[in-house]
Amino acid sequence: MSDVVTLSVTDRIATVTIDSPPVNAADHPVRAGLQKVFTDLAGRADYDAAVVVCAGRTFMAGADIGEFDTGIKPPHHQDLFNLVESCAKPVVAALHGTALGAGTELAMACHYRVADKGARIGLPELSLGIIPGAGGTQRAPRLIGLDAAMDLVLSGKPVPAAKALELGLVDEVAAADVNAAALAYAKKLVAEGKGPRRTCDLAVKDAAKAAEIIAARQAQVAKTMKNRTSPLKLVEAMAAAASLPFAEGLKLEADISRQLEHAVEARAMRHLFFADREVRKIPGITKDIKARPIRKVGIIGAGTMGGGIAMCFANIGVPVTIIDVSDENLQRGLGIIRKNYERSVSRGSLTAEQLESRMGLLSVSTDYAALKDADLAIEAVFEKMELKKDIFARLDAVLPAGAILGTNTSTLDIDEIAATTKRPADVIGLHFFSPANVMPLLEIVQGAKTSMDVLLTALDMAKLIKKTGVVSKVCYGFIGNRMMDPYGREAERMVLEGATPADIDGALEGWGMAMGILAVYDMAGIEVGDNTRIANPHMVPDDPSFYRCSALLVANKWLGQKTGRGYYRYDSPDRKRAPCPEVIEMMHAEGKRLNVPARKPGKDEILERCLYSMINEGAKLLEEGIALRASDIDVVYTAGYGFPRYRGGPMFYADTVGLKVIYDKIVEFGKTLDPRYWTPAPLLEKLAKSGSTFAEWDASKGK
Ligand code: 3H9
Repeated sequence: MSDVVTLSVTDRIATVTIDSPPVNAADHPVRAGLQKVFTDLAGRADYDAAVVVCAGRTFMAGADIGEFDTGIKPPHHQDLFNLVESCAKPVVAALHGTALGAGTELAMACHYRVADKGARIGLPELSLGIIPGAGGTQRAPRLIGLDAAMDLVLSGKPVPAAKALELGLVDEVAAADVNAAALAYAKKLVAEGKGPRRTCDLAVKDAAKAAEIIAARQAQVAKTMKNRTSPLKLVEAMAAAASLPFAEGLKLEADISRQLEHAVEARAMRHLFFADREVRKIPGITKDIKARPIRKVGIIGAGTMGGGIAMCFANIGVPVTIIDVSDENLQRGLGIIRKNYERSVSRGSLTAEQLESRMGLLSVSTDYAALKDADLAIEAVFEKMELKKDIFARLDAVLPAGAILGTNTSTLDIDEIAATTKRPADVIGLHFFSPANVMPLLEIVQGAKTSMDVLLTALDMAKLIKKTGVVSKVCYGFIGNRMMDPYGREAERMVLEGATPADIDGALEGWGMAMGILAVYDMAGIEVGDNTRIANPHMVPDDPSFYRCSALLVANKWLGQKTGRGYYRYDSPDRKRAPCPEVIEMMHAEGKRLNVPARKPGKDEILERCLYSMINEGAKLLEEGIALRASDIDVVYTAGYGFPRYRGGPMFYADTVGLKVIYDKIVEFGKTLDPRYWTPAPLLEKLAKSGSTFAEWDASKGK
């Protein structure tokens, strides 16, 4: 008998239990165990129905994602689930937690499904660059219809049990203990003389509309998932459910799965799956270190950022006190928060009662004494060192012993801020991204004296408020903005040389960035970066062309979207960006005035200059120990900077291009462009010359 899959028979009901922590993934031992049990059941006559249950926190949460890299050993998921489906007696799955991917596919291969009322069921394979490859593309359309099945996989979002019932994905939602309910369901089937109801035998209910559905889904994918292969292949595989016999559909699914599993898209997305979790593993945070409790939070600054951060805590039921200099600021801030929540209510993602209960958790004051019982205070005012120092001195005076003092600075020296307090070990950077209530990234900046329990508390807190927390050490711009600096510099410089903003952003967006860098500046406000450079003069080289476009725009008060003009114009009724000939002319004239050599970079050069400059800076961050792992940088860029997940993040992307290729290009740019900016980072040079990769560097040194 397998350790992870066990079989017991009581009162002629067989119970198959999968017990493989943490998430009962369908790894080789689980598959081998299930194969043995179902082979065994095929030869037994001492049971009338079977129930499949999982121990622990969840039903099977999918295939073992790591196994795709090492190679999937038999039994293959498809064959195994066919074996389950072929069982001569009815098989009932009991779903709790998150049935995902191969877990949902196992459930669909069972003949009936009972779900716990809190269960969530989904097929998130596209988020890993693959398709459901364990029969899911053929069984889901047979069970719930082609269109609904396409929705389930293309959205990637698991549906709650009630919705699954409505779709026909499950047969019953259990009011109480799901395992007991599944057992009762099995007994009822036996009593009613019902046999197996195999999904493979069901007809696709909307097959007559297949052509229409497929065309619409192809159009959806081309529009919303460009540059990717797996979504189109998914549509192709699912379409087969409506036109081919089950066995032929399965064969197509297997062929497509094999092609996709080893492609860059899937490798990139698997890399990020593990990288997103690896960020929590920090050397020095040992098991004996305990996080501090966060029962009440103070936010300093009722602006957009402070309000967004306050919402993060109110959303999880933690009371927040917001401090600002005037009642007027505080009331304006509260008004913006309420408006944000009202938008959620109108979209149906929040109820009116939830809105009120969240607003009820927010209090305001102009007096720092209101924070005397706060466990954490986060300063979110503008980037002025003197102002921040003053705030930290006040916080130091009122916060209780053991409270954590956080700053949302994006560029300033946290150690300098910490030095103004008597408790630098309790000071940490908590760099949220705007809008803070939406963006999933949180850079956690570990100062020279930040204690390990404060760091652990910040990592735990990030998870609680549903953010991906990535630790950075202190430097100008930390991980994200420091790498953004050369990226933006090159983009701006190319405009001075003769490119248009649309050339730059078009190339970047066509490649997959959510938004081109110049459009991002327009959205954030051009003055934001400019103020940062003013606040950090030591970071500005002696180069009149450095970020000159931004400086010119600020001088003209063309600050981006909010003023109707920046790199682009925003004055059409739909407020969509449009080229601004006046701005383009001004920038090209400025390039000439500054003797910037004129050139019209093509798409490849735009991408190389933007991405390779960023990657080179990333290599420096690794060498300096600012970022712990190349994969941490990838998480920062995909979670916070719109870098396409299917390219794996800048450092993974660099590995796929080849570090030698990038190194050679940087050397070439050092000769043809401004040599000050194009010197390969020593780490990049070393890895390139030894034929190595950032992934190998992570594996050998980064841990
Ligand atoms: C699939 O099924 C393909 C098939 O269609 C076809 C096959 C041919 N594999 O996230 P957590 C680990 S593709 C391996 O921190 P939570 C995870 O790395 C799969 N490991 O917990 C972590 O390890 P560590 C489709 C996995 O409570 C630990 O478990 N399924 C897997 O916040 C805890 O995870 C998915 O995409 C896995 N499948 O969230 C679901 N899942 O402690 C992926 C988890 O060493 N999983 N681990 O860092 C999830 O979405 C979340 O883990 C889940 C729990 C919601 C289940």
